[in-house]
Amino acid sequence: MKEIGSGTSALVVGLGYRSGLAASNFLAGKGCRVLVSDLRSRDELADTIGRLDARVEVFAGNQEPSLLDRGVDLVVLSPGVPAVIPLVTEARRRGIPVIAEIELAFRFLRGSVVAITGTDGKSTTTSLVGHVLRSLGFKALVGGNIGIPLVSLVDESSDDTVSVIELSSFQLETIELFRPDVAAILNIGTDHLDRYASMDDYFRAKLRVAMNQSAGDSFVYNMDDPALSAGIGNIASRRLGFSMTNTDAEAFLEKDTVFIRDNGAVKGVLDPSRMKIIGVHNVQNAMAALLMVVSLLRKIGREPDYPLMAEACYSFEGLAHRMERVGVLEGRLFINDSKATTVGAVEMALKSLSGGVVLILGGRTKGDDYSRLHDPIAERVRFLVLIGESSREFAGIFADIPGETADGMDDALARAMRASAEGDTILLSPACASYDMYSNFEGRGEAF
Ligand code: UMA
Repeated sequence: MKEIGSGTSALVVGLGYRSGLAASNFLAGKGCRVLVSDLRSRDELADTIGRLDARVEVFAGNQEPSLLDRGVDLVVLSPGVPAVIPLVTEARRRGIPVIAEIELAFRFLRGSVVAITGTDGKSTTTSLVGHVLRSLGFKALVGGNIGIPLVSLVDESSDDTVSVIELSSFQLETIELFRPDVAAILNIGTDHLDRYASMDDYFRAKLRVAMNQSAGDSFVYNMDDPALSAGIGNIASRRLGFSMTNTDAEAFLEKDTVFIRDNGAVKGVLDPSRMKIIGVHNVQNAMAALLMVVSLLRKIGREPDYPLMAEACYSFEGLAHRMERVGVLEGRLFINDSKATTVGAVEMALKSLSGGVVLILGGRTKGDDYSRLHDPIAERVRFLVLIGESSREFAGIFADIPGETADGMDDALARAMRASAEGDTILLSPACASYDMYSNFEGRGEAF
């Protein structure tokens, strides 16, 4: 592909709220001619269009392949747009490169790159890696699927920065040269079966995170995830597994301590009970984060400072909208887990709580088998409040569990208050996407 610059005529597909907007402005800033296309109408996109570089030409309300006739020689795809739409298929047929915004950013990004994917825990682990690196004195840039388009961080990058990037399978579908110094897959559960024909396709997209790595790079993975361990295949980078039980792993838990195998020595480095983020999954996230940081340090020839890294894990507060303690009202603890958009994330949320729980559940489904939540909810939840598009389907699945259907978030909270007692937890952990009621999961969390 020829160099991206003033001679490029780029079509950004999917303006969205973040990715397409940032890609369009970035390309315009590089002197490219930029067209952007979105299925939504100009009115619906008004806010985003207001933030676009004035040089960008907007095509709203349709996505005809004929847009390519306008001299387009590069297509940049937003993650929310499936790579199989006719416009993209036609671009490929004509030999026009189709790349993700992540790939565009990578072509210009300087410094080291750490990339994290998986089904659950990506955002927490990405932030934790950033936090640990900063505590070690690095200039760490944190972005990607976590909500900050990578392309918007490019100008801040320099030879000594580390970009810590959360990646979704959507973003990975259209990478080309993207090659992280350290990559990680945290776990593979079911998700996005509304976009993928099978779990295999979803897994294959995730594995692309390591496809361009070579022997000097590292690949961190969850050894306790059988599908992941079995499916890694021929990755060229150094593999580093973490495990809650297997003491042959590069990071493992034994006698309530996290041990790391580093340069032939085994060191006890972390007491998970001192972390503010709770639950087994967060011990796994911390093991993954430590392995990633150690791998990066070794690659750039720096000695790990384990006590400082452990302190950083202890001081890490966790993320907004991810098991976030919002406050206590009339004796009820409110926890905002709006980011929990998968079955696995809700299972983990329920596992990490004790006492009576009233759960607010539902939204836009993503093709998963939600009946898998039946038993964990029956076991842990006192009362269920259903919200969003999924209400009718979920009312059937959870018919034998005490609960009600709410009309919006305010009504859900009123019902949760009535159904709960002092000492209970009122948990928003929806298992679904937010797009039926809100622009994104942050909006849903704010409403809660
Ligand atoms: N569109 C089309 N044609 C189509 C389909 C969609 O034009 O055929 C348009 C839509 O109308 C929309 C745009 O394309 O305007 C798509 O925008 P987007 O969904 O890519 O949304 P952004 O707001 O730019 O956010 C994206 C990521 N969204 C998705 O992957 C769905 C954000 O991840 C990410 O934080 C952001 O870029 C910055 O990198 C969110 C997410 O839900 C958090 N991710 C999924 C997840 O974590 O499960 C993968």
